Amino acid sequence: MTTQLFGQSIARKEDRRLLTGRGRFVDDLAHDAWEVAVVRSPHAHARVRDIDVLAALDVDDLVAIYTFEDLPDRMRQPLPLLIPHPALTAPRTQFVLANGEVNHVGEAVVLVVARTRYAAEDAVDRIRVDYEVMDPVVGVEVAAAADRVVHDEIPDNVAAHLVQEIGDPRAAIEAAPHRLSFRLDIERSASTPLETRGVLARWDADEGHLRLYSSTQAPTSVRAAVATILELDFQKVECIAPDVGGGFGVKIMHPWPEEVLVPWAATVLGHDVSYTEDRREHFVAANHEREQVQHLDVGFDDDGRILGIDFTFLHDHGAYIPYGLIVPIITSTQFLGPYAITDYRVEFTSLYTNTVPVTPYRGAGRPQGCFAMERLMDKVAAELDLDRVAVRRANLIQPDQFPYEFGLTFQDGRPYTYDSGDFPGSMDTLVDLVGWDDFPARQAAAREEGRLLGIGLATYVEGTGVGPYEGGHVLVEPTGRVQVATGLSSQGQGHETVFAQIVADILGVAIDDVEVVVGDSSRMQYAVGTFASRAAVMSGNAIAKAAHRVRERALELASAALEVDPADLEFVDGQVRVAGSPDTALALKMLATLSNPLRYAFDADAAAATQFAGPSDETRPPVADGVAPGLEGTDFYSPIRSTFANGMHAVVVEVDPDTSDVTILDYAVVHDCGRLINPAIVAGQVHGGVGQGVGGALYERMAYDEHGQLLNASFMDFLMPYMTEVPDGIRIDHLETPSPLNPLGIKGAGEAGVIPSAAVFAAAIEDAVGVPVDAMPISPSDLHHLRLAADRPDPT
Ligand code: MCN
Repeated sequence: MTTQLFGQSIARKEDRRLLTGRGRFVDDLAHDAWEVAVVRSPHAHARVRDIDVLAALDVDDLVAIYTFEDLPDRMRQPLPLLIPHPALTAPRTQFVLANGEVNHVGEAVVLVVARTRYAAEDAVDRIRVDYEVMDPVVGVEVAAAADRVVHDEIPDNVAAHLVQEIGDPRAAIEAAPHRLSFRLDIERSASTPLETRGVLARWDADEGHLRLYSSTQAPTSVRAAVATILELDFQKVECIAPDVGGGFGVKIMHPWPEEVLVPWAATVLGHDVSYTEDRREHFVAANHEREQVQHLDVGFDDDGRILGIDFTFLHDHGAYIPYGLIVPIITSTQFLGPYAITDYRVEFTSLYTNTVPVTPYRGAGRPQGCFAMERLMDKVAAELDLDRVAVRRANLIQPDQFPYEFGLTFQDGRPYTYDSGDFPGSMDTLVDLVGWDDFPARQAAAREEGRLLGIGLATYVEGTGVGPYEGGHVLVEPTGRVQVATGLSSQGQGHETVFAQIVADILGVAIDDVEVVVGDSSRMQYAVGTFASRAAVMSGNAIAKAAHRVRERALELASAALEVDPADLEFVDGQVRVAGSPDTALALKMLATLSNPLRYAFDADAAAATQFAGPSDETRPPVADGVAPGLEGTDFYSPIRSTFANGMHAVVVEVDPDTSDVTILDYAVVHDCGRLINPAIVAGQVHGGVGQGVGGALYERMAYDEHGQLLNASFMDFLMPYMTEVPDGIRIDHLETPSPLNPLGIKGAGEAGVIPSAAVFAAAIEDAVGVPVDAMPISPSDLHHLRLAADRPDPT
């Protein structure tokens, strides 16, 4: 009997392959490729006066050296602006190779192709670039002061300026019984996936066909960009994202300069060419996120009810703005979290600096917004001497208020409207899970022993399942196996398993008989990509719709063959059978064979099965006119707007009184992503996110000096948490409020874990040491200095 798999913690199908070393990553495929190395700028801001490649020409195994001047006209344009916005008044994107100027350390200047990477690196070492070094703009406040500029034609360094407002926030703040103003800072971090960026190009000159393998989150978009820039027909270009060793947002950017240069070089040289970014390059040539300076002005009443908020922030966009304004727009809206705020003004200024460009990193603007709102709630509670949970409860949107419309515009250009949730219910669950009410006694007892314990909580709402569309293709093979494809790619989320669960249920087949292929443009050429926690919602629903098409077709075939009403048929154990009469059945593989004339001609079983095809009629073709042969279906899902997941985290920390080192004692999560397809996978996503959030809150920061040099561009210096720093035994409670916006009732989960980390740790550390924590990340040394500055080295 086939059991329902949706909602079950099925073990991940892909893990056997990945854990036994049989994953296929881009670099594994580049067997015979010539390799690329890149001369990158050592300066944050400079003009390129001259490039001398002579000394490199006698390097053994050198194949070619290219500078900007060597590129064809079509490649001398700036790379595309992916998401335009009317507020983006001064968009600047980079060239594939520097066009006379470099704007951050790490910008690509010269491309070298050689038979081996060693030779390519040797040639890179011998190329001399003469730079005229200019003053760099480093730090968002330096950019705002505009004493020096990044791009000559943008004298104020402003890429964009956007205001959104609802109600009358200034009047509400001024009339409020209580008022607070404060500043919050968040520094830069980055995705830093285990596998760096990589691209391999195979050019078949006979066929005029280009096959690309890219470690990307958006293979169909890479294909479109490369085909357009190289002026090739889309049908002559395919892009495959094989196994991808993590992306966390950075690999949604496309096309990277190397993603254009490598295929172009392959077409020019008539040979496979590949590029694998090294770790140091990843730090300075792959994008970052997070840096914002945020100011808040809030008015509230005696119960802590928020009456009005004015939120202004400066957003550091780095040297270029290829991905538009998504990150600051998300901060602007998602800042509001689960709270019913009616009078709100947000204003951001997006600024250029001579640092690595900024594009979304897991959470994408939400950690900054959550930090701002949750610090605000804590400060209001402190000001009124109220419990932090009570203040939050006073402001929560209630379950009967859904759909809750704020009157703002979200990142997808649609109304910012929450579809479902139970925020008070989530809060109750979290309070129980972390033992909030008992904590003061626990804290007091610890203080008696000289131990500094603190507790913090933070809430968030996350727009997920962003459109515009995603597709699914489902095909039953004559073997009975089911092939499923969707165009977005996976970076470790477990898509092969969850999509198989959905299809197995709809077609009544074993999950082992379902094979899912993601990220192959030849299997699904229309797709958008994996970002914004959208795969489950978008591809999940598209695949479900495609599977239902197959089911309908199978019903038609089976009811004709068995001469029964389709309503009397059920899908069980790979068969379509008559309910209550299990012996009257046709296997799906037989239906696939019957509907496939090619296979039919060679298959004895299928020939025998013609008896099911109805009375013999020589004038009738085996497949009806106008009906596609085969048992397969394609469909697309396109939502009216995003669906909003939500959650609440709490952490208990202990701060060492002498060293200010922070130890995590408890971590609790309540999470609502609608109906869960696979609870174990969602729990894994949340765990991974929390781990990444611990890094973002306590360890990771991109440390630029005033010259624009990244001082910690290696894992020796850029601290990431090990297993030992990530809390063991994170407690998770899943609340399921189905989304009314999609047939499966699901909301996304992939970024949730990382969103509240800065907020929750700042709150807990502050509670432990009694000193305001308004800048994150916070290292033991930062905390030590904060405590010294507050003249409270030992608050016990
Ligand atoms: N899921 C589920 N039930 C739900 C929602 C989700 O079972 N109601 C499952 C999904 O089927 C999927 C996983 O949870 O297997 C994450 O789903 P989803 O929220 O749709 O997120 P995406 O699959 O679109 O993944 C993108 C998201 C983002 S934006 C980043 S960044 C991120 C993340 O996922 N990068 C990751 N998680 C990552 N996990 C790994 N291992 N590596 C990355 O690079």
